[in-house]
Amino acid sequence: MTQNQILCVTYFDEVIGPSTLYCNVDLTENTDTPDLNRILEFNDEEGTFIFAYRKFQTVNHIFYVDSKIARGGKELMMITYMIKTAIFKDEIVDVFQYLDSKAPVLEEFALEIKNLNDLPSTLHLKKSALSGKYVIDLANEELKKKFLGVFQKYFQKLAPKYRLETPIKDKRLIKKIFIIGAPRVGKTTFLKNIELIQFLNIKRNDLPSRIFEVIIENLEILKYDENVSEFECKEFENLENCINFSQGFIILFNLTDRNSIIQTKEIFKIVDNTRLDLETDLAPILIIGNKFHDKEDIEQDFINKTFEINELRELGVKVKYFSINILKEDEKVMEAMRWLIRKLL
Ligand SMILES: Nc1nc2c(ncn2[C@@H]2O[C@H](COP(=O)(O)OP(=O)(O)OP(=O)(O)O)[C@@H](O)[C@H]2O)c(=O)[nH]1
Ligand SMILES: [Mg+2]
Repeated sequence: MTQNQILCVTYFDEVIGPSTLYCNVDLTENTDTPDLNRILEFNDEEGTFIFAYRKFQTVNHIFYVDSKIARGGKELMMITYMIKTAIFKDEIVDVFQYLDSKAPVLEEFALEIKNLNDLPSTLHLKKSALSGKYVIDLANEELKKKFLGVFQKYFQKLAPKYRLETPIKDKRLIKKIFIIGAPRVGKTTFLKNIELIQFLNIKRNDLPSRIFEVIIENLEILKYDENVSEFECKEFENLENCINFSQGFIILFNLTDRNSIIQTKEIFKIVDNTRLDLETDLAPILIIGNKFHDKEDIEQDFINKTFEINELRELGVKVKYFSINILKEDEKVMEAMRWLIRKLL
């Protein structure tokens, strides 16, 4: 159970770099969790931010503690609370909202840490990155006891109220955003690139940007196998289940290639027909024409007509078209993703 929820306090030591004061779980043995040291290495601005990493979603609070020993008179510290996505019963947005609601608890925790008088000097006791696991083990007994008491108190405050041991959510019940498109249009490039953008943007603070970080976990390429005319749904047996568990679609094609547009439309048509058979409403659709450079873009009228964008809108489907060079135009990729995320909230 405790492996599903992790609370860590880290700090930045001027000599040996990022170090761990204390964690309830040994992260060095856990490959699914983010490298907190890397996060701390790249961030030094006071505040709270959410960061998603594979199976764990994290909320982090960076703060400074006054110190007579530190250069500049302040110690840089960070509290991180992380939670395994699978323990949430509802959709991915709930994870974000849960973590976001815990920001004030992290701030309170930071205040109590600031009031632990002997703490700053303890932070300087560690002389090598290799010696020992947690720096708190080097503290005097009184400080150690006080710190661990405060730590436990906040760990309880952060924990979800319902029992975590009971039904861990089936991976397949998490709703997905599917990426659909003809071969070689940039589907993999798109996915890889937004993972990178999220890392570079971890401290943006508007709501869709922060949800964006959480939502990436749920993006999946829905690969269409032309030879057998079938979709390969990774965690579902068939296309019907895929559609039942979709919360959005991203349709991608090569904007310089008329064939790519038509082929993408044909693939999407299969999805749409299946959806009609299931009598479910179509989730929001983000349409992206990937601008491969050096070639002329196909006119937008052709795209509107091929994807029947106006008709879809009249049926009440949330749909929007963007033309983007997904390899280079990060801002536009973010803008398009933000549009989609707003439609999901
Ligand atoms: N110039 C340019 N090249 C791109 C762009 N996007 C993707 N590519 C290149 O196009 C090729 C295909 O991109 P992928 O991301 O592999 O496309 P895919 O849709 O995943 O392809 P399949 O999985 O094979 O169907 C790669 O060589 C990419 O580097 C782009 O915006 N501009
Ligand atoms: Mg690919």
